[in-house]
Amino acid sequence: MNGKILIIGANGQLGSVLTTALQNRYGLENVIASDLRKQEHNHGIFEIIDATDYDRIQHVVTQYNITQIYHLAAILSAKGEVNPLQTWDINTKTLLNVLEISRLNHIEKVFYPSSIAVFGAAALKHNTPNDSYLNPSTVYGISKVDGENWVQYYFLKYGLDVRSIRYPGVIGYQTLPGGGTTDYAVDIYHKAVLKEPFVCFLKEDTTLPMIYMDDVIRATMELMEAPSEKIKIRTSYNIAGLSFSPKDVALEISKILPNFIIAYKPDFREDIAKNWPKSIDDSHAQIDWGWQPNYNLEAITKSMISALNDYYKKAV
Ligand code: AKB
Repeated sequence: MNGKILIIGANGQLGSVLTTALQNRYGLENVIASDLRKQEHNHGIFEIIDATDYDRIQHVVTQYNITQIYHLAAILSAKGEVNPLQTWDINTKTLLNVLEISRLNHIEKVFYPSSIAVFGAAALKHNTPNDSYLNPSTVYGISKVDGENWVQYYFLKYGLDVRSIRYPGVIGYQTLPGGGTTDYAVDIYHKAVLKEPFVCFLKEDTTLPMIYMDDVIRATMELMEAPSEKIKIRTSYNIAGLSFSPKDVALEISKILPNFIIAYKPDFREDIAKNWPKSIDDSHAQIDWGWQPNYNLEAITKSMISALNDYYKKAV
């Protein structure tokens, strides 16, 4: 890659890990991380950007001669329901700012993350196809359907090379997610390693599509590096990792930590989850740009427990 990458939302669950991966691949000096505030873990070039501020994004794009943008800032499904209008405003305004700035500045490539939250009650629950009818039940999901259509519009109308993936629930030890319905699948490992009981906000048998962070980062980079003619879907690609329920993870954890205790206290997030797919058909991603996940539940559990053990030992 020639040029410079701007990451908007670099301190989020995905952004923190993706920033490091992009820095390692393209060089520290070629990746500009940005978010609402600087954090201790930020290394390399960092700029404060509130993505609702068009002029601020434009300023940074000009300052660094940016050629690619990863727009990761968004309010997720559960948090989004607390203030739906604000969520709509932030999620859609920031995307339109990025698309318009990208068009006017001849940005070469843009990445836009979508989510399994685009699916609603009308979609098939098993092996949900890429081109399902989309009637999401959350404002986050509605904003992602809207976003997918906007990115396709900018591609068709202006030739802007925007690429997108519908992420399942992301599991990683590096960062804590915030405000999602799938977040339990990260929190559960923290509690298990800390030897604390875990109270799950979903029912024990609520199965959802999930994916390990290493697979997410690889998928994102593979999609962004694929030749343009291979990208046949310009709304967003389904990708699958694996599917499991809270009971499945608890069982896998107890193979390593036999004293692990879980209780179930479903709340409003169960209502969100029950409208989402149980598993995803990602055949288009497989055929078009060769997508294949690597991690199953056993591998994820071993990796999470070992990494979090190290983390909490160091933290003591
Ligand atoms: C959420 O739970 O809101 C996110 C997602 C599936 O997009 N993790």
